[in-house]
Amino acid sequence: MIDAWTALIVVDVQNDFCPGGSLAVAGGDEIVPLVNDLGKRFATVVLTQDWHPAGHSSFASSHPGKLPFESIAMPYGTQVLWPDHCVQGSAGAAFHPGLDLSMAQAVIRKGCHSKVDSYSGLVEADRTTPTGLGGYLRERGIARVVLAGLATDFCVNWTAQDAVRQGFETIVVEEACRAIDLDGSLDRAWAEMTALGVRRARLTELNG
Ligand code: VGL
Ligand code: ZN
Repeated sequence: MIDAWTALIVVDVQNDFCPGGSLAVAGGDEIVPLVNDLGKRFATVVLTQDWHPAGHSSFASSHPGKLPFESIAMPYGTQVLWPDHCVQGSAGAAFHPGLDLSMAQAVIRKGCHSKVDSYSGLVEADRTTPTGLGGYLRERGIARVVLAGLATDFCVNWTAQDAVRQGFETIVVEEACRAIDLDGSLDRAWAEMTALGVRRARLTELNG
């Protein structure tokens, strides 16, 4: 299954999403060794990096009276408000120090526009603006993507859905992801992904 036309996409394994970070995902750091091992098996490895300007519109602190994990209406749809996280150039936005993926050929930074979020590594939350990752993968002849990272129910979910919509065979490695799980978002995410044709796989199911 892992051939020359298969890319590994490692989603947002950044300090702010790991224990001690401002938007810590439970067990987020536990996936680091799994992702490191995965990286050795792929000819194409791409990392995504959540990369917000200070004062980003997805931060609760940018909306007086709003608290983290509340939602608001944005022109592009409902937006969950988060603690400040992954501010461009901050220590929290850096990759986890244990991440050993120096073979990665590309880092796609997303969420860089101050008024639009981007959970997806492919298309921003306005559902229109591409990050360029789809073109990068297509131009290199990639047909299949394997996803791992943080968080299963947000950035992995949205990236996987966009990948399958763009015609990539899409596999999410369940043990190599961890979730935020806000109000049932993890179960919903798997239901949405599998309904669209994303394959949910265990590490042992990835041969090659
Ligand atoms: C993410 C919430 C806000 C993620 C990013 O990487 O899943 N979640 N920004
Ligand atoms: Zn973010």
